[in-house]
Amino acid sequence: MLEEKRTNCHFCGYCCAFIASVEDGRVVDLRPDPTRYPYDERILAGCRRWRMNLDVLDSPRRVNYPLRRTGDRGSGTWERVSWDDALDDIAARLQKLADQYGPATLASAIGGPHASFWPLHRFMSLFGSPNNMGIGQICWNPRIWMDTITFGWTIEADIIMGYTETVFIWGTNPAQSDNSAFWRTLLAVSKADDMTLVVVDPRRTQTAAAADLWLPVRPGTDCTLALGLVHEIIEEGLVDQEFVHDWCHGYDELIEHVKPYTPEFVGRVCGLDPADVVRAAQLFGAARAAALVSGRGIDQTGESVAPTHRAICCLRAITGNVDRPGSCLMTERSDFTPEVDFEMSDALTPEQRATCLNTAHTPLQCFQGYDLVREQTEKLGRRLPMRYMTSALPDLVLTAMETGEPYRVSALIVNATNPLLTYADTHRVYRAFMKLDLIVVLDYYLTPTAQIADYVLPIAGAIERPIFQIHGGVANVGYGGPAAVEPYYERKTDYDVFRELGLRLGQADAWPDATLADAFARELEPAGMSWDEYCQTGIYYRQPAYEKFLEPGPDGSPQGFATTTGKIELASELLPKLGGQRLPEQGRRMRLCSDELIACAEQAGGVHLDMITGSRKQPYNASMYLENPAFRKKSPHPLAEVSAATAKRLGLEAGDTVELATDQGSARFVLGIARMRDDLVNVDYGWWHPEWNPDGAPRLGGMWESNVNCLTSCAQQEPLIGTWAYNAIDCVMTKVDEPLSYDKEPYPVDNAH
Ligand SMILES: Nc1nc2c(c(=O)[nH]1)N[C@H]1C(S)=C(S)[C@@H](COP(=O)(O)OP(=O)(O)OC[C@H]3O[C@@H](n4cnc5c(=O)[nH]c(N)nc54)[C@H](O)[C@@H]3O)O[C@H]1N2
Ligand SMILES: Nc1nc2c(c(=O)[nH]1)N[C@H]1C(S)=C(S)[C@@H](COP(=O)(O)OP(=O)(O)OC[C@H]3O[C@@H](n4cnc5c(=O)[nH]c(N)nc54)[C@H](O)[C@@H]3O)O[C@H]1N2
Ligand code: SF4
Ligand SMILES: [Mo]
Repeated sequence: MLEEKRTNCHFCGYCCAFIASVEDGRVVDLRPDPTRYPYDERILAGCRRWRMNLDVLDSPRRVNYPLRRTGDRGSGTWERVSWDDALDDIAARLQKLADQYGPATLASAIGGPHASFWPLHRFMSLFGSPNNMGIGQICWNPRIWMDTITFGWTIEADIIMGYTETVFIWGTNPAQSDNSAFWRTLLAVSKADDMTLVVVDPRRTQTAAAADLWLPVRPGTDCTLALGLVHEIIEEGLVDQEFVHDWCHGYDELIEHVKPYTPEFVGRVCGLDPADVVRAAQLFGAARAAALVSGRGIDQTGESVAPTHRAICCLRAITGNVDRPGSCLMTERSDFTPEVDFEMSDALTPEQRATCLNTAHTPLQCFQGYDLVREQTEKLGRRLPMRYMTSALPDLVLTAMETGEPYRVSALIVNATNPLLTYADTHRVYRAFMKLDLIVVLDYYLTPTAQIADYVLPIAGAIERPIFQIHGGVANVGYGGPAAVEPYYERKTDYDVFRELGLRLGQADAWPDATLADAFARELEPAGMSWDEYCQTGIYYRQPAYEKFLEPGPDGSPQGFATTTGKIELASELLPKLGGQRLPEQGRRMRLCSDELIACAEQAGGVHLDMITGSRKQPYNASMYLENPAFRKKSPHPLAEVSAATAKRLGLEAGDTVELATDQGSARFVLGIARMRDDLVNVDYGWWHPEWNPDGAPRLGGMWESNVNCLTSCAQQEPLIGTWAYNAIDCVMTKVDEPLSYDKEPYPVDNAH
């Protein structure tokens, strides 16, 4: 019998609604469902991924049964085992390792927002390990931390057509990274006569091309630019004096601090025309309402990351663009159970917290830092998710794996990530992982990381599992919907895996919900919405109120901001306690090339260039979707892009093979030409060959050849959070007279597991 079932795509964080036609537990057709969130079929019309859903559900490359390694680590030989055998053995081995070295011997790794990560985090909290590595330091935390330290909570853009006058898009390219309503809004902004779009990006992206003003900033100098805008806004008398007087702390200090940041100085440092800096300041400062969205271009610049976010917060504050219509809105706490309660991080005992490796290194991104900030946010009844904000620094976890110092990290759970492609310094990650006693990978495919695991556990994906996607619990929004079918073959949801491991390790009390849908229903309960009601619309959302800082607090006077002073802290009272700056100042650039390497490359006819990596490109996502033949036909090569002028100067042409190197390692790419700053190379990330047989080391799916993370490093970090750099780094580039090897390789697919 054919049934119509509501469900959702999850090939990006947007989780669009679909109707699945289901026959005998199998999906036979899938079509967009305009009656549920995001209610906009145009998004799907512009999306190249969603039609893959049916193929992915039953791809011959999927892992369908638990696999246990039979040969040496990375041998590429597996046996199929039952779930009970796999989970019994994993639980027993984890317990043994914890008895021997302490629970912190277990580390975990997560990646982008592919799954709900609280089940893993809950498992880790109850197991007793703080060592969850994530991508937090370089993807989300910097902004969340600095917004919270400045405003007492996080902030997001509130673009109102016809009201907001200026929109700044800073270090983000939604044209490629966010195929959603947001990109459509930006297109509308760009067309509106009464709105101005300003884009800050070293590349002339599609977003930059739509802008009224494009600032092609030199990578890593955004803090200086933001301070320059603050300076100019003050000079031109565009400050919202009343707001600053009533609600900002440290304005006089800020005035002094930004004095040197004249348009000429900023132009020199940032490689911009000073007139453009002035114009941008006027556009932001004079607007009735100005909104600002930042992204990975800022988050992944190493040492400058915290000061850049702080400077941007100051820019919003002195212009009064805080919590007012059409500007930058403080989010609300969630009505549903916040992530922090579901992850159960408070279960870690003081002794277990003391094993947190970050404590001595990154005073903000650790439990003590979290507690300091929590004291502030709790004044207004809010808490950030703890696991993300305290996530362990990969540099320290990798050292513990490699050397056993300060204690032995011997086991790793990899959940929805492919660290051999996406974590910094692949050679080091590989060396460290190869030393482990136990690696368990939860994934759909035999990724390069899965190929060196002890166990690969088959995971149910979109359509086979329910979705309640929340923003780490820092906003009052959650979206998604129900599963259309039971998982195919023997796949399980991530939740089931962590619950069943937890049950084997004495965590029964913490896992009352038999299924993920039950857990989501419980998560929604405090919001007064049932799971079924939620599934009907596919969204829980409440628009935040404006000017919440004026609402009466416990004593009847305006509640203000949840900071040390109750005001917006232009000058931070909290950061100096952690060894940070009261007022922001640009950090040093991270250099990955030694003088010897540069000299050597120059001798071989190469050059030393600025490098940015990982700029998002549809239809791929990090290391995913490269197996799609249609995608590969259209976007066949891992590219290293330079401007036409740079290519000419170097005597290179589009299509040439180039080798890029740093002190960490090298990788090869095809040269592309794109509109961007000169003397800069923009390098794709995530490239491997999922179409090759997953035959283990040394090939590991062809991941060594064009993997830009063979060049990056997490060993140099921003001092408060631990952010390393994927942008604003350097490399040497030389021409190579042979094509990339995959051009010669066959594309066999015969791995049915
Ligand atoms: N297609 C696709 N979409 C994705 C993803 C994907 O892998 N593929 N990944 C998802 C994830 S995990 C994330 S975090 C988001 C990220 O989403 P975004 O933040 O929008 O990331 P990008 O699209 O790479 O845009 C970052 C921009 O910053 C610019 N940039 C680089 N260095 C600097 C700098 O120093 N200063 C400034 N001002 N700009 C700089 C780059 O040129 C680039 O255009 O995308 C999500 N969406
Ligand atoms: N050089 C460089 N490196 C970067 C970046 C960069 O810009 N430049 N960006 C960084 C950023 S912002 C991010 S977020 C990371 C992204 O890094 P990752 O998240 O590691 O990248 P993906 O390739 O998306 O890996 C996701 C893996 O999870 C699997 N998967 C998908 N959904 C699920 C699920 O629901 N459950 C399970 N168990 N598995 C699932 C997929 O099959 C895939 O193998 O990369 C970071 N690394
Ligand atoms: S926009 Fe994202 S969630 Fe929506 S259909 Fe496309 S890939 Fe799927
Ligand atoms: Mo990310």
